[in-house]
Amino acid sequence: MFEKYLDISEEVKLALANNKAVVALESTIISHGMPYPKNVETALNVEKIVRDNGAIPATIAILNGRLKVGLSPEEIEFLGKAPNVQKTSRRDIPFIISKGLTGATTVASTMILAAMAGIKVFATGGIGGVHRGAETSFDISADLLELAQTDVAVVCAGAKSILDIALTLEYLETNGVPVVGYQTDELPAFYTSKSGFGVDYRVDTPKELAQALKTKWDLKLKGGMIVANPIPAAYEMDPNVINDAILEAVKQQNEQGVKGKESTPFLLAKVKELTGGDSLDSNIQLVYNNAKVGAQIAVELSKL
Ligand code: PSU
Ligand code: MN
Repeated sequence: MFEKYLDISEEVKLALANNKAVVALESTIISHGMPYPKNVETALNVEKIVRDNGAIPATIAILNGRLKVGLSPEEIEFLGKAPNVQKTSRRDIPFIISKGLTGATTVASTMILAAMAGIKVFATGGIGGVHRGAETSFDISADLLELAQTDVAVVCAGAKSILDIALTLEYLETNGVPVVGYQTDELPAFYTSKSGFGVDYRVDTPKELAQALKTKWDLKLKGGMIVANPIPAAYEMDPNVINDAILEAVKQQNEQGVKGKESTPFLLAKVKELTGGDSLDSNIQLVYNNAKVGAQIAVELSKL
């Protein structure tokens, strides 16, 4: 049934039909995560890195009401520039389609579209989670519930401390989502390689990770996995600088009463504003690193 809403690019279709490695990429990071033209440049570089590591990239979005898996460079450019691109999570998908709108997919909705197409590995920067103050705001990202039910592995740089990392880990544990450290025992915190929290399992090679994924899905243990890949040391930020910026961003959020789907974009934009260009450079580099590891995992998975 879903096929009638879905357009998979010829290249991605061919790769999937031949059991070649494919890596899904999200689009909220393009429309809401970075300024133009850096966003488009980064998205195209990410695709190149996926290719250089032996996999086919599939950037995912909703364009004029059509679910798209595998965007052309022109479509990426369009998404990076267009005003009124809607941040689209699970609940938004039917309305973005029925109204014929253009939507950038979050981690949750990118997982949904990737799974429809048959893609098992997805690389991005950061995921949504349980927000600070969630015990009263109930602000918990739909990304976490998606990880509990949709069979796609998400390679990310850990959780940003705009979130309550301890609560995020508890929530993932309850929902049976493994948090795996890629060549690390400690959960990375996006801009820095250390969060002060451990991971559930450490894995040192793409092959070992692919085997764990295959086993999980062979056993019909539905849901994804978080592959937490630390930012390369050369691009890490000073933890004090970033933590001060986050505290200030959360304070301004509370003062302004920002809630719902606006809360994460507000916090991300504030942190960026408060730290200047440094955080953007770090952000770009960690996404590149995740694209590389995501491609390597997809290649190993395609051999199993
Ligand atoms: N965290 C980041 N960068 C991002 C996002 C989160 O460090 O770009 C985006 C992702 O698309 C993620 C979404 O899926 O925000 C989560 O939004 P929410 O918390 O509203 O579910
Ligand atoms: Mn939220």
